Amino acid sequence: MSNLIKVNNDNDVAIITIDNPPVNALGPGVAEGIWAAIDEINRDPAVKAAIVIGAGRTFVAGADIKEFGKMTSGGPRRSLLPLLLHIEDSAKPVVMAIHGQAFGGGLELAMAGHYRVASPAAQVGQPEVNLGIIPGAAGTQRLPRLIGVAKAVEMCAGGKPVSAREAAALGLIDRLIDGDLRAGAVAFAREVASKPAPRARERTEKLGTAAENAAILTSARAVASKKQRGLKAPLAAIDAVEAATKLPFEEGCQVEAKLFTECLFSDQSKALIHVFFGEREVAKIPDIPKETPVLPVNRAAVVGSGTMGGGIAMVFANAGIPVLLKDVDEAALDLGMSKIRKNYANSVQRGRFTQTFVDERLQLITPVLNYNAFSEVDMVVEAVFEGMTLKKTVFADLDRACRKGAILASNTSTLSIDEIASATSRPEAVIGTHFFSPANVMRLLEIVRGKKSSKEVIATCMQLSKKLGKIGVLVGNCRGFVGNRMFGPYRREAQFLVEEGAGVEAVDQALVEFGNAMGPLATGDLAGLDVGWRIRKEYRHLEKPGIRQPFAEDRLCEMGRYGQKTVRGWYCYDENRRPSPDPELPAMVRNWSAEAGIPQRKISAEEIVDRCIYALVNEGARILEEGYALRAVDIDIIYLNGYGFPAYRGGPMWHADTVGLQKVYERVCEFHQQHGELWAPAPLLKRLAEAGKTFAEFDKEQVAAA
Ligand code: T1G
Repeated sequence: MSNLIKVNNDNDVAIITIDNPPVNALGPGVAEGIWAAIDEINRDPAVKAAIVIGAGRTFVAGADIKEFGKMTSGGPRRSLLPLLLHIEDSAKPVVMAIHGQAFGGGLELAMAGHYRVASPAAQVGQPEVNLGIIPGAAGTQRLPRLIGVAKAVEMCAGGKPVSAREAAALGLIDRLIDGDLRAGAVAFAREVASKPAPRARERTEKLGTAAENAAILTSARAVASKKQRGLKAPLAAIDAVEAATKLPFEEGCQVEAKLFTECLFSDQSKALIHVFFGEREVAKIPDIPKETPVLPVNRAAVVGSGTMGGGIAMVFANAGIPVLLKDVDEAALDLGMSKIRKNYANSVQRGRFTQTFVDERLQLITPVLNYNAFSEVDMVVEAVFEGMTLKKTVFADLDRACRKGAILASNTSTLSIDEIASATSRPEAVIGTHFFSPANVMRLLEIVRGKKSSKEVIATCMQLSKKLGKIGVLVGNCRGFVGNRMFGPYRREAQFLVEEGAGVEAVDQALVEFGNAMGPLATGDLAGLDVGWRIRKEYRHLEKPGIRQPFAEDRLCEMGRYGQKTVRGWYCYDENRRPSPDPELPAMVRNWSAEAGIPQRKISAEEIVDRCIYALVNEGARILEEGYALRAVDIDIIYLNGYGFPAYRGGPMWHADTVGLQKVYERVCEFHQQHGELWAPAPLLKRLAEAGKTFAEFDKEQVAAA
């Protein structure tokens, strides 16, 4: 028996324990071990029934995702189906005892058991679509038989887990066990030992009628096409569940297996698996080992109660951390607090939070007008107006007001952390924590390492980001850090394309069809075109003479058209901020372009996408070789969680790898020919393309070299 599976007996009940840390994934040796255990208990006359339980923090988090890469690169296809039939056909009842998570293959394993019991805090689900695949071990066949078609299609296509309590209400869990799960499961197994063991695959009473299912499936397809725009797996999952309503179990499994394989070998799945491991990889900092001591953050403070400051205060409160919120006068503070209350009210309305939760959170936010109580806080995030002089003044104040060892963080999105730190006597305690708007919603947190930021401060912020429900990505201190530095060329090209004759809607539509949540011009209108305009004016002196600069957005701002907040920007906006094309704009732009001597021409959607996306990639390659991002995957995670880049493309760097760096490089060279120095290929892109390598291989080499 593999050492991943242990069998012990509690008198007449066998206990089969899966022990494959960290999450009992059904990797090599696990399925074989369970198979042998089932044979052993059926051979043992003393055993009347068995339970299967997971060692450690969870039941089973699914198939081993690490194995998929081997399968799609020619390795053997491993199927769990035979094992699940073997369990289901066991002569002695098998009770699945679930704690933590039963996800994917873990839930499929549980459904092959004759009964399921669970700790109330457990979760069950089929999250495979988040990896661009569908359940591949009869999940789409057994689940509808156990809980009905509607809920099964929602779970398989949506990928969201359900609580054990809800699963019990659905009939998926036979008993909730408070306290000792193992003992409770053994007692339950003893109760059912003499009863005939029910098999999920033989159940049909919940499969509904053709008419009922037609309505369910049609609406599920509509929901998936809208909410999971561009993703293929949710629609494949719906097709597989539909097969369960129409075909005998075995044939339904064949349909599922075919759809599963198609998804597994798709670019979307490879991209989403890259994202799965990427979201975990970004937490690993080569020169900051796991055991680096972290500082306590039990009390926080935020300076500036504007849109960002208010959102950041909510983030701390939502994580249960009491937070002071400071502003210069009552009026500003009242406005800040009223926005916070309004945001929370919207969250209650949308069912995201309960009123009780919100009342408790608001208790944790204390508005203040001075630094008196700052000596008690462990961390401060400064979120004042984006000006260096003001920020340095605030940091000098914080240096005086805060206790030794407190972390002094800035939410600046472009300014130098080292220069801000120079306003204090403790640059080792200064770091950038760049939240994204709305801060209480966006998952990304760019953590900006200053030259003197200590390892403890960095480790603390990386760990804290998880507690705050964020994905923390460590970046270097260059202008615009990683996200905004790349966003510059991306939005530059969007403006150039409009100036050269592409319509505003055409540019945005092309990027939305590529999969972006929103087009680059509409994004500018949302954030406020004046933000970039002010920064461009502040840095005008740094612009290289003779290098083309976009002008259209500056012209719009000179007309007071800042976007949504001024009802006009690239688009016109109604009272509900719904955009509509501005009929006057095309002529205005044509005139500005004529003045600038820029000829108008027809521009394809393909060129629009290539210029915007490859501008991201080229700048990303520069950032990598300059060392301001640790890995290409860090850039991908930043773009997925901060800039609405489609996850099923894996991020800009992974997308470039998928297209092929040789092809990307050639296209960049073409643009370099046509548009000059702004498109000079990044040396790293050139090197990797000529070597036939990928950014993913570059990451591996970096890790190996570290
Ligand atoms: N396979 C391989 N490694 C896994 C894994 C898995 N299924 N799940 C987690 N890990 C690794 C992860 O990379 C990390 O490694 C460590 O475990 C801890 O994870 C046949 C085909 C369970 C909610 O999609 O959602 O079954 O970084 O940091 O925050 O139909 O992990 O430490 O080296 O995420 O406590 C379906 C995936 C698979 C669930 C725990 N299952 N996992 O979260 O820890 S497809 C999933 C999770 C499938 C079948 C199909 C979460 C978690 P490292 P962690 P966590």
